[in-house]
Amino acid sequence: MTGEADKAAPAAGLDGTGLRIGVVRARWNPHIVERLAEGVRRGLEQLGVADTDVVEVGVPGSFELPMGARILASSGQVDAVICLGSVIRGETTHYELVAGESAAGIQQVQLTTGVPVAFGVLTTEDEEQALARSQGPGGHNVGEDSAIVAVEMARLAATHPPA
Ligand code: DLZ
Repeated sequence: MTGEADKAAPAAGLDGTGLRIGVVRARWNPHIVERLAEGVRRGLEQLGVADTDVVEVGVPGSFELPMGARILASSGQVDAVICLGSVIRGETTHYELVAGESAAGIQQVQLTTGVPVAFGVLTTEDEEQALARSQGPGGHNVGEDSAIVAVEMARLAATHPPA
């Protein structure tokens, strides 16, 4: 059976050398978002993306991730963007709004700008689930998945530019 982590398994020969990647980080649940950011760093490094080709910015919360992504995507300075956040249902009264608008906004940014944006936002019932999806080396980390997604989609957009 295919596990969650396998779904973002890198396409054969995926190479991020020379790609410039933007990372937008929400400041809510910072301990979780830091774990996701570590996963992104690990994933990008494994794919050959240089540290110096990664630009990272912060936004207040996951609701602001689409705006942060749009700022980076329209700067002309990145080939793909990764959004990182954590929305925990049990701790968020308007969970549906924050999580839903974040996801919808991120999709809108990538479709309107033509710059791929990876959805590295954990939307979970509780903190335990968020910790489980942001593990260290060898464990499942959605940040690491997002690094793979960003590189694969940046390559796709480069070879088949969106109209
Ligand atoms: C307001 C809020 C709440 C209650 N919960 C979260 C959360 O779990 N994760 C997150 O990233 N952001 C949360 N926010 C903040 C909103 O995303 C946003 O920053 C504020 O509503 C201000 O626009």
